[in-house]
Amino acid sequence: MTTPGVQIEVADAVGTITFHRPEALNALDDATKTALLEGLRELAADAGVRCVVLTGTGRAFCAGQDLREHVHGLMHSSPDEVWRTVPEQYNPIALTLQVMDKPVVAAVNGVAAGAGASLAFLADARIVAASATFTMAFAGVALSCDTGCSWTLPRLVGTTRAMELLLTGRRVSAQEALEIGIATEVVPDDELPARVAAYARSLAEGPTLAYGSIRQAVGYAAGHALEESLEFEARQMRRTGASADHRAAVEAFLVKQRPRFNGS
Ligand code: LHQ
Repeated sequence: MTTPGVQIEVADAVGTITFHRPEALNALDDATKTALLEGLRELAADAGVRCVVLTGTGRAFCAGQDLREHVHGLMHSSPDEVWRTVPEQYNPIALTLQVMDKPVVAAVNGVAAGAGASLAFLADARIVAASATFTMAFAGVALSCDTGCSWTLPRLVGTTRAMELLLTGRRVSAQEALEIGIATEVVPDDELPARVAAYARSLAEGPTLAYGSIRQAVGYAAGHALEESLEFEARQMRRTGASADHRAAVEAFLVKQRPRFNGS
C-alpha cells in the first residue's frame, strides 16, 4: 500500500514502513506524518504482523521534519498551528513505536537526521548500512529536540555522549554508531536488505508476546524505581507465562526439540 510519503507492505508476518520522499531525503511533511502514524497504528493492531521494520527509499533513511513545509508554516500560520505537530503527530508516532507489543527494527539505509534519527532510536535494533550517518541536526536549526531522543539517546550512548551529539549535530558514521552503541550491526550497503529481511523474519518467527513484554518491561524500568520495576516484571511474567508460546516452548524443551512459536 502506498500513501503519501510512505509505503507499507506486509509479507511473512513482517510489516515494513518505507519513508518514500527521496527527492527530499524522506523528510517528514504533514501527509507523511499522518500516514506514518496511521500505518504504525495499523501494524501495531494487526496480530498477523509480528515484527515491524522502518526504512527509507534512496540515499536517506529520513531527514527529519520537512523544513520547507515548516518554513512555509512559520510564514503563513500561527505558532499554535505550526507547533501542533509535536504533540499531535511526533509524540503519538514515538509512543506507538515505543509501546507496540512486537519488535521494531530500523533498517538505516542512509542519513538519519533530527526526528529521523529519533525514530531510529525508538527501534529495538538498528541495522545500519556502512555508508549511513546520523546527525541530531536539531540545534543546527536552533531547535530543542523531539520524538523521544532526550529519552532514547542518553540510554543508548550515555548522557555525556548524547549531549555532545545533540549540541554539535555532527555527522556520526555507521562505524562510530556501532562503537558508541547506536547501531546494533553495520553491514555493507548492498547487503542491508537481505540482512534486515533475515533479522526481521527471525524476530517474526519468535515469541511475539514475550518480545512485546520485554519491550514494555525495559520501557517501564526506564522511568520507575527497582521495586516498581520488579512488580511490573512479575506482571509481565504472569502474562507471558499464560501464553500458548510459553507452554509450547517448555514442552519442546523437555523433549529436546526446537519450539515453534505462533506469537500468542
Ligand atoms: C530537505 C531536508 C529537510 C526538506 C534535506 N526538509 N528538505 C519538529 C517539529 C517542527 C519543526 C521542526 O523540526 C522538528 C524536528 C526535526 O526533525 S528538526 C531537524 C530537521 N532536519 C534537519 O535539520 C536536517 C536538514 N538536512 C540536512 O542537514 C542535510 O540535508 C542532511 C545532513 C540530512 C543530508 O545532507 P546532504 O547529503 O549533503 O544532502 P543535501 O543537504 O544536499 O539535501 C538533499 C536535498 O534534500 C536538498 O534539496 P535540493 O532540492 O537542494 O536537492 C535538501 O534541501 C533536501 N532536504 N533535508 N529536513
